[in-house]
Amino acid sequence: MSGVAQEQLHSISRSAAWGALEAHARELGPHHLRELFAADAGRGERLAIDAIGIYLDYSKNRITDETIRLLLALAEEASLRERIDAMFGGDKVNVSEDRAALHVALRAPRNAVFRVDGDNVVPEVHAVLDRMAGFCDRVRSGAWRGHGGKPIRNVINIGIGGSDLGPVMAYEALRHYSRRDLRFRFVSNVDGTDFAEATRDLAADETLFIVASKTFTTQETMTNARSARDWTLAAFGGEASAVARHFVAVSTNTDAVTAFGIAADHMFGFWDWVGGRYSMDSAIGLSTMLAIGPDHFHAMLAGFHAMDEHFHGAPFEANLPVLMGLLGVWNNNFLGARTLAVLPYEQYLKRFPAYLQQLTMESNGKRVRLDGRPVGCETGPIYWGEPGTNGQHSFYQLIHQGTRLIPCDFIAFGESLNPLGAHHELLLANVLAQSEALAFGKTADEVRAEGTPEELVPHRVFEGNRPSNTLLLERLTPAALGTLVALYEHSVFTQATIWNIDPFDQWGVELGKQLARRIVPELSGDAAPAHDSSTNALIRRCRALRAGRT
Ligand code: G6Q
Repeated sequence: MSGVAQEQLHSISRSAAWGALEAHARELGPHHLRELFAADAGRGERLAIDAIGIYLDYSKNRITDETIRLLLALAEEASLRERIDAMFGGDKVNVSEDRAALHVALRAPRNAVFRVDGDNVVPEVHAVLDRMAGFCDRVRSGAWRGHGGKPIRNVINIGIGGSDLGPVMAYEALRHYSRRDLRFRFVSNVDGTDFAEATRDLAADETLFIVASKTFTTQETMTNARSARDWTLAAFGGEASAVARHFVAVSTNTDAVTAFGIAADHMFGFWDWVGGRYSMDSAIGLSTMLAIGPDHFHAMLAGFHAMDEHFHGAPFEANLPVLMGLLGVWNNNFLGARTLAVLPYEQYLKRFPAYLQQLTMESNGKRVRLDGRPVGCETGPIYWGEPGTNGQHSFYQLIHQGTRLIPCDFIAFGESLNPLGAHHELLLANVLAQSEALAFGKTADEVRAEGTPEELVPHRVFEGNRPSNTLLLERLTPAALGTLVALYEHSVFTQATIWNIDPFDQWGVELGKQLARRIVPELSGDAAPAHDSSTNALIRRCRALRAGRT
């Protein structure tokens, strides 16, 4: 029996390594982070990794050296090394779709070799990157003209899910490096408001649409793309040839792209071994490259690649994604945390938590193992977050004094891209203060010593002992963004490997899509809807509302 097959029969939560962690969690339970720090002067520096531009301080987790040793044993039990090799080797690690998940090839240097079904895919990857760069140079220089002869001023990416969240996040994150005379917008929602608001103040003869869809069949994207085509044609008196100058596509489906009216040479391809949420560094990143230019885009890819090499090569005890993934498992499975807050202290990363929600929750929101049997333990936690310091004046209350355990990932940069008076010092002071407050809290005695009236003491106590990671980087560059995204990608993979689930499929999105297709004609027809009594009543009410009667 192969290693993978053996692994498929194996339930990790029944392993000795898992049992040892459960026992260890019980032993460690009564020990507060205050005690762990007091007993070990070197803890804050020892439980940290400094690699490829990221300093990860994980000392404020409820762990000891023994916890790490046991988590590493768990990784071994789950065959993490073999699984990483399998992913990098182009094996069909996406078992339920029978596909490789070789996003690491998207950022490999030209001379690297990554094989899918025996063929090196790196030359194709670079051929597309080169075509993207040529196109971006033409648009950015003004050489590419719209149908009316004007240069492009507005770029609208139409896509959803993996074909939207990465591009939006990267555009916002790297705005500092972007061409400010080009305007970028992103339309994803099938709600017509999204399209209407994105286009209402734009001139169609200066607007380029990127229709980004791996399948080129997605309902929302194709609906928006058709509206975009109508909007463009209306501005050019219905001249169908205008489409060629105002639309390009990013897809794997050449036939559907050409049927839409976009010439094959205005299509940028990618491959079925690139999952949607792992695609921001493929041609799906065309809007990113248009915004920041090919050189910065390549710098971002180099950042991704540096993290890939680190993940593939670094010993597990000094491996950023492996440790972050394992700490997530510890908090999730052994300390009972159900969510994780991602808190970037960097305004440009305002969409990073939303991006991570798809990456983490679509990947690890699974209840069966690779072999289809129930997983037997909790899997992916809920990810959420907002940039600091804003959240401090809102939901942090619950993190500090609520009844739930919410581990936090704080992300901060030593330098600001917009140095302005004391702003950055204040920002940094705040992020450091938050993790300190969460870990150490404030005891009743400390509160009393401040002269607090006795009846208010309980309200002002901070229990502390709340875990967090702090990720500190030098400054937000394209390369830094690449390393950060790849860090989370591989940390998700590490966790999926422990839980023995498939992080690369997303069957959970299908049922709603099927039902929506069935409901569409029922909303306008007269035939009696055939669902449960609640859905039937809601359909009838929608019909009535649409007909102007209630
Ligand atoms: C991501 C998912 C999903 C996908 C969208 C858009 O991993 O596969 O979010 O990206 O459903 O799909 P298309 O790119 O095919 O339009």
